[in-house]
Amino acid sequence: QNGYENIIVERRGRVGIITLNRPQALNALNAALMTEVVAAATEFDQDHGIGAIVLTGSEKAFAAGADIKEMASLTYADVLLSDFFSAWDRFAAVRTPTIAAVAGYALGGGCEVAMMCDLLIAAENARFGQPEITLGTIPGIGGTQRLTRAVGKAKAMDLILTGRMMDAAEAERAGLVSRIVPTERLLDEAIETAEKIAAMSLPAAYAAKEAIAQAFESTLAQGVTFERRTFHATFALADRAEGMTAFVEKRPPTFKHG
Ligand code: CO8
Repeated sequence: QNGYENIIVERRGRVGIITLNRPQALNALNAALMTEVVAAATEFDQDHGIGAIVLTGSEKAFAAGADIKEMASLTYADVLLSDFFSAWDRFAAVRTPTIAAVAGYALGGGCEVAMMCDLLIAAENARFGQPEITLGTIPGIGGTQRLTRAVGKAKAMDLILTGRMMDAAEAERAGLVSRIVPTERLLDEAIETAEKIAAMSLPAAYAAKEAIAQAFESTLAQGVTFERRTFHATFALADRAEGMTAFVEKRPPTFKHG
């Protein structure tokens, strides 16, 4: 887990924590940082001793967007041929539940990466926005799609066309944010939530996450069928038998993640 220059990676029991750490650039997402986050998240994802991943930044900025200084001189051919920033798709594809713990600015790519996470816990000082239009471009790692699905067309158009920021309260009202906590409580709350999730059966957590993701990819009937088959499949898990037996026996379950 060592050798990273733009992030700090820690594990606490079954929780993996990735902290964006480019304070001089408000955690702007350059290519090196992207490569490191994807590598760290993939390593946690392959380690079944990790049951939830927290992604966070600093108190001032989760991430103030893609690195504008790095992007400024790129040409269309450069970004097309390198499929610029598509590696973030691998972060979005992580199967382990992910929590974005957002304080301060989550702008542009920062907002988009936060939206790739399964839960988004915001500090009271969090500010969300997609200011790409002010740079003569548009969101490029899912903002037009995930923000619209999260908050609806009206607010997505408002934010993406004007580039304005919304505060944590507006983001929670709009459905972007799972919960808001006092800024100094942010990391503790995110880690406690991650610990709670990581104590559940990992295969059941995968199944739940996959089924929710289907809601964005399918018709209602297809999604309900997917859910039912997946629910049926959990009956093959020892953890499912343990969970129900423990309830009947009035004791806490011991999940073995199998
Ligand atoms: N990129 C590079 N450097 C940045 C960025 C950024 N996104 N944001 C801040 N910085 C740097 C500043 O340049 C400054 O560096 P220096 O001290 O060397 O001048 C340092 O961080 C501190 O920033 P400020 O002095 O500006 O701090 P303030 O507190 O005054 O302002 C703001 C904070 C309001 C967040 C301001 O920094 C800002 O507006 N930042 C840019 C926000 C933005 O426009 N983000 C969107 C970027 S575009 C994007 O994310 C596209 C994503 C998809 C790309 C997909 C491609 C295919």
